[in-house]
Amino acid sequence: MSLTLYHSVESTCSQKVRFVLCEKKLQWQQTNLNLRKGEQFAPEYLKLNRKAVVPTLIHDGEVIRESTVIIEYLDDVFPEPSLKPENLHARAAMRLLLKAFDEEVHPSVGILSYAIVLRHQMNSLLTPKQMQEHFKKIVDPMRRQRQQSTHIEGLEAAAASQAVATLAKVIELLSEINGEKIWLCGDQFSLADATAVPYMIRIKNIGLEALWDDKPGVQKWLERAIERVDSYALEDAWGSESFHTMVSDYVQKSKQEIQKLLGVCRT
Ligand SMILES: N[C@@H](CCC(=O)N[C@@H](CS)C(=O)NCC(=O)O)C(=O)O
Repeated sequence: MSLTLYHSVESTCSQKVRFVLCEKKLQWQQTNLNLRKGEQFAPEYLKLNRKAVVPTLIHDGEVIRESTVIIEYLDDVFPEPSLKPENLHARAAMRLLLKAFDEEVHPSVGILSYAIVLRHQMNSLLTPKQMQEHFKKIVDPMRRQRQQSTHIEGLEAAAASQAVATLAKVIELLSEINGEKIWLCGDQFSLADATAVPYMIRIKNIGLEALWDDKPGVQKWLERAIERVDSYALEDAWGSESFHTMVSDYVQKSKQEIQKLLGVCRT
């Protein structure tokens, strides 16, 4: 049996796949792509993932794409320990959460990470001409448009305040469903926890932790989830040290703008 993961250590949707692989105690090979250098656009990688995004999993020669499809696949093929609730209503609720993270949280976190950190990193790595070439290579026109406008406008982009409002709503939902439960969907760690934790850590790291400072249930859940991930002893589980240093430097620089956005969202 062979498993190979094409991923980026910094990518939130790749992290959730790695956490599921760890939960299942599976061994895997990996190729870490540098997304800022555009390694996702390499012709060889495009053959595996025509959207030019990570992650992609290869299992015994079969290509599986899309992080949520990958984690569901892993749970089907390697059912022990199960990462789905037994109860079918709880299972449907878990899938609804996975959908909210894919459709709402993922693009919002992408916009905000880009506005606060990644566009500055890109500017330091690429010339304006190379930057235009990079944009041209983005396969999905919506993603391309989003990145280009956020690149120019940063946190001033309308998409940025919409993204914070979207995150606030999903975190409210997490707070409601979490209730007295240990994990998001019950007593058992599930695909929903593995999915939510990397995004919550990214939201925290880009200076938006205040979104749950009045939600002790969410705080406690996050502490438990971090402890769980730390127990995997996975190298660079949350991304590289240098990435974190860079993130906190840029967050410091945007501190006032971030506070302003959080303020708007609360009124
Ligand atoms: N729906 C896809 C989203 C994948 C995605 O957006 N991946 C990001 C990293 S988290 C990426 O590869 N970005 C490359 C780029 O922006 O060019 C999934 O869940 O697998």
